[in-house]
Amino acid sequence: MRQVDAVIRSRLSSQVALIDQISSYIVGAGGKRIRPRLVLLFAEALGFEGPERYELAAIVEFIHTATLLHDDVVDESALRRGRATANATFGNAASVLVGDFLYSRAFQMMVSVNRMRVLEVLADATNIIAEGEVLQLMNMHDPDLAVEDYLRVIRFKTAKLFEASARLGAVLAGADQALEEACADFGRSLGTAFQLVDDLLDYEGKSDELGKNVGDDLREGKTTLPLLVAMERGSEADRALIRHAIEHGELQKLPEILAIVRATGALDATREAAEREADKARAVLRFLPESRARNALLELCLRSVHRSS
Ligand code: GRG
Repeated sequence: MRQVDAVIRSRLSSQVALIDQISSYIVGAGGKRIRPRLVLLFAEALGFEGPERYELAAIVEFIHTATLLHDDVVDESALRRGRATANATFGNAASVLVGDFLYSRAFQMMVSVNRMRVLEVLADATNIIAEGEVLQLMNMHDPDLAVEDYLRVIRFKTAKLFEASARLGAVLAGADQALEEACADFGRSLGTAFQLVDDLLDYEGKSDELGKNVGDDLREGKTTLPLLVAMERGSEADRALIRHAIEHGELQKLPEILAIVRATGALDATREAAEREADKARAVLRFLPESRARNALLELCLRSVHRSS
């Protein structure tokens, strides 16, 4: 990961001062760097040790960071990675444009790796991520959203980049088609588990640990699994309260809604759904030879579900 950080730092540079300032601001705030870890761990688990793995790991982190910059504008978020968001600090226009810089820099770096399959995986992944965000926008303020439609959004907007990261490790290592698909399955399941926990933490987490504000999903009228389960299991009055909050994006009722979400076991149900996805990911690891990297991937499954940030 030190090597990845070095690539990130060197590829961030731009002659335009504001780009340097904002990209260093958001990248410097850290982040868990899960997606680059997936690239490195799958490459290592499958025996690939070439320097391209650092470039690819940095590429997926740049794409991830570009999506965060854009997402915080779309969601009007104020806190990210424990700091004021770039949009709150530098404004929406600057955030969107620096997101574009990071995104297009990632594509320059992909070209330098000179492998058509890498370009294909990342071009497809970024396109699906954007589709996921548009789908989510269309689902906003809809309390009648079906669970399958909610799951589709999280597979697109979040799990796709996890899937691409794991797949790229396999591509670098020259894995055959079946093994590449197995690695992609791992990433997809882990990413789904990760987003389910993200949606859970938006209700039960603590802003100072999360590094972002809790309750943002309700404020935006986002129908996530904790609310879907609470509406299914709650009383008529509970359902009416939650429906109204989703339709109007109301944060005032957060304490009452939190109580309903807890009392109906909706948080536990969401965590259990995440655990089932993480178990699916773990099951894939049997295809990998026993190694330090495989153990680290196992650890990542556990930590992605049992986390507070
Ligand atoms: C630029 C390709 C492109 C698309 C723009 C706005 C948008 C379309 C996509 C947003 C997708 C998005 C932000 C999904 C949520 C993913 C998620 C759970 C982010 C948080 O990830 P962490 O916790 O963040 O890994 P850290 O801060 O640890 O890096």
